[in-house]
Amino acid sequence: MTRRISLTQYLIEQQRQHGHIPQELRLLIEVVARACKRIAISVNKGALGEVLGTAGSENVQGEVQKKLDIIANEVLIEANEWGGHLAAMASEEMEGIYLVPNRFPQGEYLLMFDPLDGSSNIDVNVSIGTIFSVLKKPEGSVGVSEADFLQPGTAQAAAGYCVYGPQTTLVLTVGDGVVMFTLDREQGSFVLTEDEVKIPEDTKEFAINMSNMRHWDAPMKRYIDECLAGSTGPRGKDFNMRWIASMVADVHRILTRGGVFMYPWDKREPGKAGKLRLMYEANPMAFLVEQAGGAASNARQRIMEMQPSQLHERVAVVLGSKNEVERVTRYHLEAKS
Ligand code: P6P
Repeated sequence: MTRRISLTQYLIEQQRQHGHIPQELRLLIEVVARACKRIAISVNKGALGEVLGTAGSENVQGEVQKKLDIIANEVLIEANEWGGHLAAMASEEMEGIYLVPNRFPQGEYLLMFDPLDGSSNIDVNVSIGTIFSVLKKPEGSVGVSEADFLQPGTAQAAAGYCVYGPQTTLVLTVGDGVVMFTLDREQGSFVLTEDEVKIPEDTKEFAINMSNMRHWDAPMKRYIDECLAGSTGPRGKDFNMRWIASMVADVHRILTRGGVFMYPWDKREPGKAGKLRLMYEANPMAFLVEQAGGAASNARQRIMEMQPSQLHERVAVVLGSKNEVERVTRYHLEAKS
């Protein structure tokens, strides 16, 4: 059996060979990975752990919080606040940023996360996940404010997610491709299981919540109608559809076998650009997808080039196999011109 290297060994070897992962960033990634292992333990307990159901509160997004949303958020805060690698954190579950308490040393990194994405799936035992994005605190900024987080996705130092499914798998990029680590529960450590993730440029599989079709704009309807027409239509090939309603699980499938994921703008809330959040969902997933040879747009421009204006900003998302993302984007730009 091939000996698989651990996350720690991989990061140290990357640092030694490429100098690509500064010591502080390596520490940050290992702490986040350890926090994900803790979250996996709570998730895997399910009904046995008194962790299912709602917490009786709402988050800043006005969404009902699940008990596990709060548990995962607390695990990530407690794991990361003392290490000296962070200046501050931001979370889908918290309105403002979380400054590292003065009793701990301050670091140069900013960590953002959706502690448990897809939490509507928790109670029905469907895969969910933690998404994280790492930025560097802007040079010369005194103290830390929300404005320091408002950097485009291209500024990310690292991004990843941990999917809690049949396997617990950590997927990571530091800007040098995408790697996957599977949790070996006997050892209690993440081991390298995929060292060169690549998304095929073409696909026959799309992911979208079809029940919203009547709310989409015309270019999105055109794209989906063509997929549904299959080999009898202009695409000349049949498509398959998947929708797990858990972004981490849908993106993991796309990183594993290709596909295109869409959560488009819809007219129910015209003032909102989309449902998903730019800073801690779209940007980290876009970084991973681009590093794996895919593409990510808001149906009009590259997501990672968008200049954020607020911490919990929403965005439309089209990501995955490059040629399909480019087609959706082209349809939208043609309609606009
Ligand atoms: P819908 C989960 O709540 C989430 O933020 C993403 O993980 C997922 O892709 C999407 O919302 C599902 O949304 O409207 O289909 O339930």
